[in-house]
Amino acid sequence: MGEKMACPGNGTGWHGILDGMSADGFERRSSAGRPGLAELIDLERYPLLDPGGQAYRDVVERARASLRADGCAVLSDLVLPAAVQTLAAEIEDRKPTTHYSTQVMNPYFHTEPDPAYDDRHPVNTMLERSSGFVPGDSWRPDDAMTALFEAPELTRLLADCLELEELHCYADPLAGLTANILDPGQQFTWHFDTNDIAVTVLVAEAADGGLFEYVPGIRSAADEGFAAIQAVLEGGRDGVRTLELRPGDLQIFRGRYSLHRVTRVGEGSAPRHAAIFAYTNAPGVIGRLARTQQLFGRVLPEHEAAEAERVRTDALLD
Ligand SMILES: O=C(O)CCC(=O)C(=O)O
Repeated sequence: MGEKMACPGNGTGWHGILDGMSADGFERRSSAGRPGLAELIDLERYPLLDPGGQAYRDVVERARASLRADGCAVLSDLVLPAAVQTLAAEIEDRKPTTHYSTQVMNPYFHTEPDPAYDDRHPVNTMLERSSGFVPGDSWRPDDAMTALFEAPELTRLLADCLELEELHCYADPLAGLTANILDPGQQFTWHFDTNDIAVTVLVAEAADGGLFEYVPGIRSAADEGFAAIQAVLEGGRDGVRTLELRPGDLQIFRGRYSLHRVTRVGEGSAPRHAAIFAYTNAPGVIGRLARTQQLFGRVLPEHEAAEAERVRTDALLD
């Protein structure tokens, strides 16, 4: 199971990290200078290093129940307060590399109407997105951001919560590890993710707006769910849930099948910053050229190569 959950860059992998633990069983800091798990995660409350223990199983059971019911689970205060400050500082430091894009788009990130569908169809419903992303190639190997994303113990916990045998870091070099930036007045409208699973850590909350809203399982691999999606895009609230996230909470979310958005941040509010760790069920998934250009304002050779041979776990619109 550990091997099937390896993420790029974690070098020695699962067993290597266990070998590097200190006497009390907590890894402090790898030789490369990357923060250790004990500096980042509340290991008393979330015993990632004791996956056979009852406390770990209790965490997993609670998360599984939420994910089954809601497509979403929140592990409250998983990231230690000092580590939240480190993440906040890293995001502030790299914020100048944010690609902001204001556009009107449908929930599949398409910006052009399709005459094959009627005007009110979700494919032809264009709403404003005005947020930005700090891209994956802005993070350094020793960042707390990178350490959390690539920690095999965290990937294993997430896979266990999601009842998955396999979980892979989203291989996209720009979209795998990002920070979502919503400055005052900005919103991230209703959409679906390309990646199957998104894990979010709220790092800086807005004083006004910036709420995460979602509709669990509104579509499936077998059913686009257009009618229900249309109702939400037209302002319907049936099935819509709002999450009250606090800095340090880790949210596990099935973003490929659940329509979701972040509401507009108030004009007078502080910006909202969230660390986004993306995972996929299959290895090697890389985003579409068009969506990458839209979200990051550029593409890398990896995106060009992947376009020729797209890896997806379903045949949905995207
Ligand atoms: O910032 C968030 O909480 C979620 C952002 C989001 O929906 C996304 O990146 O797809």
